[in-house]
Amino acid sequence: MNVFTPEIECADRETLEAIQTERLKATVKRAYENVPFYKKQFDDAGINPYGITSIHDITKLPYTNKQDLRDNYPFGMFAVPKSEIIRIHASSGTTGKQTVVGYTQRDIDIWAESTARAIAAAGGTKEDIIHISYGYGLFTGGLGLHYGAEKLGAVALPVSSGNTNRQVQLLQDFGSDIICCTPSYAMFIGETMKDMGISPESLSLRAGIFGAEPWTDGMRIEIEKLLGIKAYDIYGLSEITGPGVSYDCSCQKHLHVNEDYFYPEVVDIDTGEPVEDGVYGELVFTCIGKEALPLIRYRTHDISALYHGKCECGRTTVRMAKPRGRSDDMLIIRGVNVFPSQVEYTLTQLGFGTNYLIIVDRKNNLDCMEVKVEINENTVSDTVRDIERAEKVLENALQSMLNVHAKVSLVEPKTLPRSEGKAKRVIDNRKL
Ligand code: DLL
Repeated sequence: MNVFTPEIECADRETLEAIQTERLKATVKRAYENVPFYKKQFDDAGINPYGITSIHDITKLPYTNKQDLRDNYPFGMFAVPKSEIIRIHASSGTTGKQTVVGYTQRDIDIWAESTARAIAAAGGTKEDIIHISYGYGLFTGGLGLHYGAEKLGAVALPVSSGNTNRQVQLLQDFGSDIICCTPSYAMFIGETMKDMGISPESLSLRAGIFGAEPWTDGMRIEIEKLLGIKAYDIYGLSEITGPGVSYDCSCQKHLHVNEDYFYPEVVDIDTGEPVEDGVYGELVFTCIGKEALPLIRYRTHDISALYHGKCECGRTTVRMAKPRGRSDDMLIIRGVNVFPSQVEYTLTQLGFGTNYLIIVDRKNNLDCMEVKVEINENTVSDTVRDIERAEKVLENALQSMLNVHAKVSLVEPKTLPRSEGKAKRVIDNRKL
């Protein structure tokens, strides 16, 4: 088994909780004494920051929301002076202002260790070339995996995203062992390889570390076939650090959380009350190791569940289910909650590919949903009647999955937009 820091990743619960308690106490103190937002928030709520004595006291603390970061844009939540900040990243911020994240040297070290653990869990060693096709820049994907690869002692290949033919060329020429990018870009690279007449067997690639967007196990199987590799999930968000908050191990089941640095909770979306292991709710993280941006109980809006207990891989760190999506990505169609991941699941169950687009509209005051899916070799057919039949089959399957009608349109291969970063799966034309 390839474990980067076995003393933590395979530690017993008592040891982990002792570390967490010490770090939580220090974090709360740091936040209270250095961030005016937290001083006010704690004082208003009558919380004594010095009265936190155990990691289990965390539930006494108030939540932090994205809006709090926006209200303190750009640097108002930083807990250290600018002289101690050595890096800044920012989240994409599709709505409203972007959120800005600062790092001290120690924060960068923690982050590099977190992604090094993820690369090792995907089988990476210092012998490997890690081809990094996440974007480099304010987005955390590229540099996050880059520093992890170097920490591991592997070769970091900073290709960044885009120029897909060149990506394939480099994979071939350099003999890269592991590729890191979004799952949708991995699909695109695989298709491009096929078009260039390059078979996966001719490459040295054996694993991929994919994240930054939700993807189903069905899509995992599709990528594994297309690229001839094992596909591992990696999760994270800029506010907490970037990629490496949690990662897949060889079991490829749930993702191990780096809980010595990022303490996870899952809470009921509406009430904010913690839920039991295995119950889906909203992920909440507390940065218990970070200096510059020590966020406390940050509500991610990501939907997942936690699982304690030893994993078959030997790690003991708590695991989280593959995120289903975000509560704010949930579509409400005629009053019914629909996640794009449910559509993707249904498509892959029936052998359709994962090149799809959901279009939502409102006609005569009624919501309507259309799912466009590219024809692939499993669904391809010469006759219009066969295509119509396939559309009906998929419409029925979606109806029973979602409890709402969706019109299905099978479209020609390669006619839907491809993505080099995070895929856009939904176009919502309703003026909501
Ligand atoms: O996407 C960090 C990252 C880069 C993660 C590369 C993994 C790989 P943001 O741009 O701040 O940061 O977006 C964070 O993306 O709250 C989730 O909604 C979503 N997300 C990230 N990873 C996953 C994943 C990066 N593995 C937001 N599965 C998060 C599902 C994911 N959703």
